[in-house]
Amino acid sequence: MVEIKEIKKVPEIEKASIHSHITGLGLDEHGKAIFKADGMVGQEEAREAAGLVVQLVKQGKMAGKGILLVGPSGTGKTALAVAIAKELGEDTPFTAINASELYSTELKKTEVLMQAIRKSIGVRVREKRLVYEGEVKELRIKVAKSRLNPYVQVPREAEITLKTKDDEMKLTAGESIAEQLVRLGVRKGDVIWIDAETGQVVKTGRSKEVAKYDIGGGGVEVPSGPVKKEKELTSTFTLHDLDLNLAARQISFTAIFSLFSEREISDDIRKEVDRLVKDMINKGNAELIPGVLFIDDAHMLDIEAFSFLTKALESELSPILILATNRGMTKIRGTDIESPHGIPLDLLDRLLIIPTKPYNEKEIREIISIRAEELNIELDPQALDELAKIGSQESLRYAVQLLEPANLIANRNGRNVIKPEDIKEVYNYFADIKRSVNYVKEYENLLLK
Ligand code: CUU
Repeated sequence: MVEIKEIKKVPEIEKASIHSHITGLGLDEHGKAIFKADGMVGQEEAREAAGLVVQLVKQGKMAGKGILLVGPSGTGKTALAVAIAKELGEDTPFTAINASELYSTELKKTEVLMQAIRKSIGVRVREKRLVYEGEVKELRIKVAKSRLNPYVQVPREAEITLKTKDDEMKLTAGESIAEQLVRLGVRKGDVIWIDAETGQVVKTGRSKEVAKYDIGGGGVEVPSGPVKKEKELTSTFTLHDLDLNLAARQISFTAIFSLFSEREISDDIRKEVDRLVKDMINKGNAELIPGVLFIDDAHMLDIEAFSFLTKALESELSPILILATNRGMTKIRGTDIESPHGIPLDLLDRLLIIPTKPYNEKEIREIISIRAEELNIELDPQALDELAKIGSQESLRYAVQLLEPANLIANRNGRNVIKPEDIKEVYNYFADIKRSVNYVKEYENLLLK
C-alpha cells in the first residue's frame, strides 16, 4: 500500500458571509444597472460607477489609485466591494477588514495591513506535477472525535482504492487528505488526482475545485508507487498563503504553527516568496491576479496606516484598494488635523469617491427576499412586507438579522413559512439600536449604579 506524504494546510475559518448572494454588479452590456440582477438590488448609480472602475482595472488604468465608498451604514458599501471582486473574475482574491482590526491584535498595525495586502494578491500557478490519477473505486474515511469539540467527528485517515488505466492502486492517507476528500465531497466514480509530493487532492468531473500548489517542495520524498503521471495543474494562491507556507516550512513545526497563525512574517520570507513568484512568472509558469482589499470604517485608520497604504498603492504589487466610511469632516486619527472623512488629502487625491444612498422600502423588500432565498427561508408575502417596513424604519441589517430567528420561531410553531406574527415576536425579542439606546436611557439611573 502506498503512503502519501502530506503537508498540512494552515486552517482557515470560513466566515458565514452575509454577502454570499452577490455574484456581480448586475449591469447590462451598456454598463447600466438592472434593478435586480446578480444578487444586487437598486443603488444603480453606485453600481454603474463601480462598473466603470472594473473596466479601468481591466485596462490597467487604476494603478496607484483607489476607491472610497461613502454612505450610511447598511447602504451596500461592502456589497459593492464584493461585487467588484466578483466582476474581476472567479479566483480574484477578496479581503475585507475593519480598520479597528489594526489596533486589536498583538501584531504591529503595519504588519496587519501588509498581511491584508498580501491576502489580496493572487498568484495563478501552472505546473507540471507528479500525480496519482484514478477513478475512485472505494473510499473509506476513518473518523475520530474532535479534540476541540468531542461531539463532532473529524476525518482522521482515508483509504482509497483508485482504479487506474490498467491497474488498481490502494492508497492510505492521513488527516489532511481525508479532510480534503470530505470537503471536496469525493464519491465513488469521481476522478481524482492526488499530488504525489504534497498530498493535495484535486477532484475533476462534477466539481471544478482548484488544485493546491505547494511552494518549494523541498525535502518532501516522493514515494515510489505504481501509477504516477505528469499533469499540468493550475491553482491559485494568495501571496499570504505562500508566505505562511514558507514560514511553516522554515520552523518545521507545521502543526504547532497552524495553531498560531496570527504571527509576524519576516521580511526575508516575503522577499523569498516574491523572488520565487517572480521566477515562476518569468518562466511563464505563473501570473499575478490583483485582488480587492476592502477596508471598512476607514476613518478609524491613523496617520501611519494612511501613509503605509499610500505607499502600498504606488508599489508594483498592489491590490485594488477600496475604503469605506460613513463619516464626514473628522480628525485624522493620531493628529489634530480635520480632513474630509478623516482621510489625509494626499491619499484622498488618489481615490475615486462613490456615494451610496439609503434604500427605499421596495429595495429593502427585494434585498430581504434575496437573503431569505439564499438562506432557504420561506416568508409569506405579508411577513416580507412587515420585515421590509422594519428594515426601512430601523435598518436593513437589523431586518436581515431577524430572518433566522424568525425562521426558528416559525419552526417551533410547526411551520416552515414565516408569518407576520413570527416577525412581531422576534421584533419584540431583539431590540434594534434605537430601542436599545432608549432602553438604556430610560433605566440610566439603575444601570449605572
Ligand atoms: N443589493 N444586497 C445588498 C445591497 C444591494 C446591501 O454590509 P452592507 O454591504 O452595507 P455597508 O457596508 O454599507 O454597511 O449591506 C448590508 C446587507 C449585506 C449586503 O450584502 C446586503 O445588505 N446588501 N446592499 C443586494 N444593493
